[in-house]
Amino acid sequence: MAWFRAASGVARLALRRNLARSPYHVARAGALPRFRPARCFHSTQLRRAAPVPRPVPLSRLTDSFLDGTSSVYLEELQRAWEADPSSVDESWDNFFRNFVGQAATSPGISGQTIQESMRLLLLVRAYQVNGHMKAKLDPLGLEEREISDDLDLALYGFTEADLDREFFLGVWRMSGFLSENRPVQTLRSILERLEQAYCGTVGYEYMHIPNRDQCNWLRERIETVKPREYSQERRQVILDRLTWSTLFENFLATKWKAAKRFGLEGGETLIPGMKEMFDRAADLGVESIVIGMPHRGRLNVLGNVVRKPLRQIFSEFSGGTKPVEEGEGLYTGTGDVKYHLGTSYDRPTRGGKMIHLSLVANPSHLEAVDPVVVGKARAKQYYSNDIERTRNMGVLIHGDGSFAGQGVVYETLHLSALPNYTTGGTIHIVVNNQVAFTTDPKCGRSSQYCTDVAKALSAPIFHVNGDDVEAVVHVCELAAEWRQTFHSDVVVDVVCYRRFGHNEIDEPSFTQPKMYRVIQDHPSALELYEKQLLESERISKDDVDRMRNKVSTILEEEFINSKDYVPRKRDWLSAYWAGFKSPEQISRIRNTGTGLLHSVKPEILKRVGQAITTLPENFKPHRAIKRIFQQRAEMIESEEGIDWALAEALAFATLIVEGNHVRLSGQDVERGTFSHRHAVVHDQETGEMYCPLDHIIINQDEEMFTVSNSSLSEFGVLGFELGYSMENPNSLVLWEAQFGDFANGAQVMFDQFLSSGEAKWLRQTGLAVLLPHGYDGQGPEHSSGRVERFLQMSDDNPYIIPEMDPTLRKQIQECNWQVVNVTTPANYFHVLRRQLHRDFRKPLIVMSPKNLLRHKDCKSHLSEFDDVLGHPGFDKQGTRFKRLIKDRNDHKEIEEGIDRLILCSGKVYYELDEARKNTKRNDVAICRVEQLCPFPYDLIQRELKRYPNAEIVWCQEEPMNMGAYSYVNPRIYTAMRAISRGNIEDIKYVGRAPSAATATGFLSVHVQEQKEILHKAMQPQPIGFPF
Ligand SMILES: Cc1ncc(C[n+]2csc(CCOP(=O)(O)OP(=O)(O)O)c2C)c(N)n1
Ligand SMILES: [Mg+2]
Repeated sequence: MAWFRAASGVARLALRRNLARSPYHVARAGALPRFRPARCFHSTQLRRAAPVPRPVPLSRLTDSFLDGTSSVYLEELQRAWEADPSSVDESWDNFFRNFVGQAATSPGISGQTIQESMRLLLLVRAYQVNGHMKAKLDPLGLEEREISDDLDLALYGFTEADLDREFFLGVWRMSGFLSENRPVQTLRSILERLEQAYCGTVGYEYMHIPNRDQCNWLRERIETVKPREYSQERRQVILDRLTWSTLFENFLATKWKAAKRFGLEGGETLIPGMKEMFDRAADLGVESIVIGMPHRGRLNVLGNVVRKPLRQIFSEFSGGTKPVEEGEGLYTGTGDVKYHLGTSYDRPTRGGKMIHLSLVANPSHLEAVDPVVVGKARAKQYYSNDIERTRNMGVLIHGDGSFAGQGVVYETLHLSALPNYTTGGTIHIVVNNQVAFTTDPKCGRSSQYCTDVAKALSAPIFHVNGDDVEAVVHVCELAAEWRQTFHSDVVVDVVCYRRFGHNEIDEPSFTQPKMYRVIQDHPSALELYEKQLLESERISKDDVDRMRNKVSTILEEEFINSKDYVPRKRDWLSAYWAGFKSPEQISRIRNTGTGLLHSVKPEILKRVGQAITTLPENFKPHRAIKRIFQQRAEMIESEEGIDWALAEALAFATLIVEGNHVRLSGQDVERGTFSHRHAVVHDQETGEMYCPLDHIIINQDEEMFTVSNSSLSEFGVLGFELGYSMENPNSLVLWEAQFGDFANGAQVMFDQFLSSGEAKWLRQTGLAVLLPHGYDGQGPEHSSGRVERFLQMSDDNPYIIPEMDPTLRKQIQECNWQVVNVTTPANYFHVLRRQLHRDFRKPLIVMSPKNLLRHKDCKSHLSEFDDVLGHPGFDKQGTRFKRLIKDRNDHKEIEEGIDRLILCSGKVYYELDEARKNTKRNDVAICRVEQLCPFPYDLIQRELKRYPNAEIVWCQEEPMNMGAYSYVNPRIYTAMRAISRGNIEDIKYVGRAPSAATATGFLSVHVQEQKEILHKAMQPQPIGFPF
């Protein structure tokens, strides 16, 4: 509707006859030269007012606002202008000068002339808005599109007979065509210009952008007088790049006839387009590009754009050799299919610069990689101090079906302008082959274009015919220029086709017979370009043959070399990750208390404690917040009663003191869903915000600690944080779900990336995920963080106890992630710090508490956070995260009088402890399994031995088919069996019965159920098997 608004602005001029009231009026300082490009011609403020016209009642206006009645006004206006040109608005001054000056036959201006001029203006606007509908975008010519009536001359009252009549378009305050102060032109030439600009092989969509400067910037580049013309040298480069792209696919097709490679055939111009885009971006200051893309054409991009060695690609294609590391272990994970692998390289650009390209590994799940790429790009900007966000950018390649269909596209797009998530613009390229597997666009989306989702962002969209390589190159360059100029997203939609089936062994004619009949006879983009250059004698047949031969020879040589290729380098060990250990290399277990570590004295806790509990002097927080901060200060002062939020803040603060970057994001994390964190405090009078953790060290970088409320997305935001965490290991990156159950909105991230990314792609991440969990009667959707899901995906063998000796232990390294359900603030502090105080990175899933945030017993003493011999947290080795917390009653090494050992995890512990007190069951021991995965076999066995006569019970508040039961059961059994302590039937279950929903919606039922659990756990008689 942007055009309509503008057009109605014109109408307002005529209808209201009050030029001075236009919102666009700006002051003009002096008279303008006669043909000055009109940038601010709407000024009347320094002029005498225009003649006051007679009002025209609306009822007398016919369908056109400029009928005969309006011409009276115009005649008056012209008379006034003739008497004194400065008495009318500058736009009319321009108009009269031009028209009266050119149209000798016309003694004055008739209403008809003005009307025609206005109608022409509307026509131009219609081309700007809808010209793309007429653009020749489909290489196959099969697309049936309704061309908008707006582009029909008849709608504006023109006929064939008018084509050679001359018209004056006026000079308007915008760029491009309409800004040119040109003499009258024939309608035919005006139309030719419009058709050339808007209806060629590029269709521009930008009139949805509300920003005038941005539209003008585009108009200047679209409505150019001369059509685009590349130099001979550029054409050679474009041809060379298209030759590589095309012959690469042909080569794979001949060497591996039956292999799936999801070739780019039909969309080969993507490669020259991307390369020229990157070259242009490098010219404009980009040094590093993070790329995300799906299967289609991935190998081609890897080989020709990222420049992964062809021999390596061919080697992997032939089945691949597992990579080896010289002199070190052989960890290779499970690997992945060739069209999912990522890589990174430095490559020279056409302009003589170097650009770092990294293609992020991705799963089959289309578009899931989008937020990961954007997060990684943002992290690169942080670590390279790229404040302007012009040196690092993200580029995402999409398929037409997935761009329109996958919700994560929208979730990612909506991160693009958020202060803590923006990367200064992502460039999106859609390889729009007009089919998704076997599905036609008409069944795959409801929108006109597959790119319409990007309109929500006001991103310009360039649709281009994929057969016109020069047009593809042009819009790719334009996209790079846009991104570097406006620091926002832009979309290139390469409309192409898919020469073969979804993959090379698929038969496309089963479902798209008509399309594939056309494709069969359709020449490739390379053939078309060669023909075009040969016909225009810009290149000789010899040159073409030479180019093709050169490429074929290199491909063949690389193929021969691929046979001896042995990969050596572990990707993730590059750059910031140097020195980090792979799962088969031992990483020493370190203390996480703040005592001996880095020679930091325990006083550090007090010092940072004071920093995070102090608000600026004149700051006026909410009364309740003031109290909370006072209480926190008292906790630090007295060293007692440290609660969850303060423990977390202490973990963040101490990590920052040690030079690490900490970033926490998620919905409402600044305050905290449960109003416990208050990491950002708001001045109640000024609205100003203060984040105490930004003021831990002198001159602390603003972003060193980042806490940020996110958009209301799980998939997108978790993906972003995951990408962010992968860039640099010296950062604690956390994502918090509002409630744990919302995490399933991001399930693909857990399944495809977090739990299996290291195994598939050798990429480590130490991302921590906080999932509020716990049964407190809030109903089925706010009780469970679904710990069973994470445990079920854990890859530690339930029947094999790994090496548990502290000096040899690699248990966590060898496992895919850690799942914890922590019950004390100090332990939470240590588990967060542990994430960084080790030589490897491993995802951490935390079932975080709700009611423990304020529970009277869920408190820690400050001495549990330091590392001083004799302090409560100090074990044999020092202060560390406790994987298991033994019974609080300080039992001896062997306690024969204990009849029941209850193993549990999470907040149910406090209820069990209370019930034990109430029932005086001093013969019951309760141990908390704080780290569920990987399973603490050594500590479980220690406790089993401590209570030789105890009945062993697993107690949980979740239903039997949920919670940790299924996970711990075989593992407890394995621990028991190894010390001859009975079999699986000796493990009793106390908890809720199996259930479809996670919890009851009735509070009274919840209370009753909870009571029964506690009652059973403390019942005097033995518990039957299994419950
Ligand atoms: C999330 C997800 N759903 C389904 C699939 C299965 N799938 C693989 S390719 C494909 C079609 C993709 O179409 P499009 O995005 O147009 O890409 P093209 O293959 O045409 O390049 C589908 C449905 C998938 N890989 N990921
Ligand atoms: Mg497609």
